[in-house]
Amino acid sequence: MPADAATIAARAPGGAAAINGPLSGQLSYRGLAGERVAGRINGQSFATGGPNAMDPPLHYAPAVLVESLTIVRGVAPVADGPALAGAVDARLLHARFTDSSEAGAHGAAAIHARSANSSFAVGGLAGLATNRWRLGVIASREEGEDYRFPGGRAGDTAYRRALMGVEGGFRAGPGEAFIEYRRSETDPSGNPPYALDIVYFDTDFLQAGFGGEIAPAARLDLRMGHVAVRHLMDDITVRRPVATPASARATYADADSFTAEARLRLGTPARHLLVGADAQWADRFVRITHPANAAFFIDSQPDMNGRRAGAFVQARTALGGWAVEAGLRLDRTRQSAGLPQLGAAVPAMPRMLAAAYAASARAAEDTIWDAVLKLWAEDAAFAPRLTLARKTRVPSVLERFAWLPTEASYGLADGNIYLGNQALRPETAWIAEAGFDWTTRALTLRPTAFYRRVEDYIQGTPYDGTPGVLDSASERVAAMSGDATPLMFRNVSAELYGLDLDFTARPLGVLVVEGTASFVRGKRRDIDDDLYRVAPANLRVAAAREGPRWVVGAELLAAAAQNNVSATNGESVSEGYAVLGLFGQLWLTRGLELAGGIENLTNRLYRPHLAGRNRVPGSDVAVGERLPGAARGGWVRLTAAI
Ligand SMILES: [Cu+2]
Repeated sequence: MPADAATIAARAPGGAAAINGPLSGQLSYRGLAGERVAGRINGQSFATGGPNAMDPPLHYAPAVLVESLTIVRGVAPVADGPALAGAVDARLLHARFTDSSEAGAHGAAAIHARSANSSFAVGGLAGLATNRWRLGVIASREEGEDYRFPGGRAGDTAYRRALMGVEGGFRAGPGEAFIEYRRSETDPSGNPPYALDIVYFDTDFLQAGFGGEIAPAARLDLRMGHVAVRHLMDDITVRRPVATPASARATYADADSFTAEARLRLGTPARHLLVGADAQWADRFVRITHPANAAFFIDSQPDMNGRRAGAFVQARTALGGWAVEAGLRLDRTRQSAGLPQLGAAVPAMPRMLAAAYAASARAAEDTIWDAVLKLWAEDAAFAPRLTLARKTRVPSVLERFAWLPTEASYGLADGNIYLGNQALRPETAWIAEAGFDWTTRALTLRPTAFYRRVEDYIQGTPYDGTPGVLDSASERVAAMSGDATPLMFRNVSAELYGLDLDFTARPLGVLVVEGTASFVRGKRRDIDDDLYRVAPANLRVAAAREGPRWVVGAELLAAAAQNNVSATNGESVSEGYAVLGLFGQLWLTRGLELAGGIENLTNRLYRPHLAGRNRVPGSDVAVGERLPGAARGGWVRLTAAI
């Protein structure tokens, strides 16, 4: 149980974790990550705050408080909103209704410790409820030091995070109304693949909603939410050695989002018509400052806002022995950006860029549509499945409006400096998937083969036809910031295909073997290059022996070498590896459970392909090297529930 829930989500077939820091992991799904994978917490979608996604959605789901992680297999239904590549929702612990009219207390608590980074996590829920109302308080605290790897310590990987929340629900007539508020506070935490580290994230989540059967066979769901992110990152608080006065930077980033969703389902869960509408408003602001010079500041993302409103219709029915789900959604988006303010100490060249930018349109509008058709055999031990879909993604405000050459790229962490492009068109993916679910007493096997052809795929490409020749103001500013060959976001074309599966086998009654295997290949179609940060073929297999009150087992994680890398992004190849772990679990008494294990049993030095590359000089990891996996170490977890 690592602190970062992205690492847990990455265990799903087709999943991988793109790690940009101990609390900054992104779920990569079938070769795509970042804003292409939709993330929600407790069903609430929101705009994250960091221009480099130091707070991807799962940053707000401390593993110790996660009750469940739901990853949509393959293509997300249109009802989940626009999502090009996949969707993940983390459900945090919450109080439950009881069967009694008398108030009763319940709760859960967990404590987790891991030796590789001397970390601990404590968290839990205290709940009070009747059959009419429920009230819950959740809290967690996590701390970890720089982790050990075979060869020393990975500098800049320590972290601190706390979360507190209250939530409640009330049964009103045919349904339930709920309201929840949480505050997540991340204290100084490292981001070794970036120039800056987290000083803080102070983020408030507010959500309220209603769900219930308002008439026979008619279910209404409503929800509204607000998320406010306040963020500071710099290169002096955590980074060692501390940045020189000339290169010291402190960047403030805010994001505020409002969401509203309504949906009405006519029919049963298995046979229905679902209609709905949803909207999201997100405002972002980023200002780069110099910690010791108040006259130096630049608004790299001045008042960038995105407004989206969409509607969908989704039907589910049966044809012969087949279930059919078909959905269509339409979204309209408007984006705009404000005028950048610049301090008096900012040199002339960035001023010229700002003036040119101020004179540009700084606005965009798009209308996009998604369609999904899913077919699967119902109530069959061997159930084939087929999905055909068209999915779209509107360029982010960053990809469109980043006027100042910076490394902000929503977490690519490739070291390149990027420029936005107001001429970007939305990405369109054409997707076909086929697979089957085969379930017998001794075996469950669920493979899926997929093909995704992405038209207008957004990818950084060389700024102009003469890369490295500083014949433009943008290139000169980029060169002053350390990259004479900046990239500009552009529409290219790409394709991704692959196969992934999960399986569970019980060859003998008490022995369980389960695992996942994933293979994905991502290529450009317009030039001979591969897509950036695509996980190599990998396999996870665990074997466990189950006793009446205990389980013991071993798990193998293996990844092939990745030689298909992106030349455009300057990506380096990686070697294959295999890592072994041991684990055990013991049910002590009712509600009390002890688990523990050893990670990296053979103390192998390995570097996951999707790990970011180190930029911290004061680390035992060489600058430019991929961050290695943790050394051999133990972990223990105690959970209690009443
Ligand atoms: Cu940041």
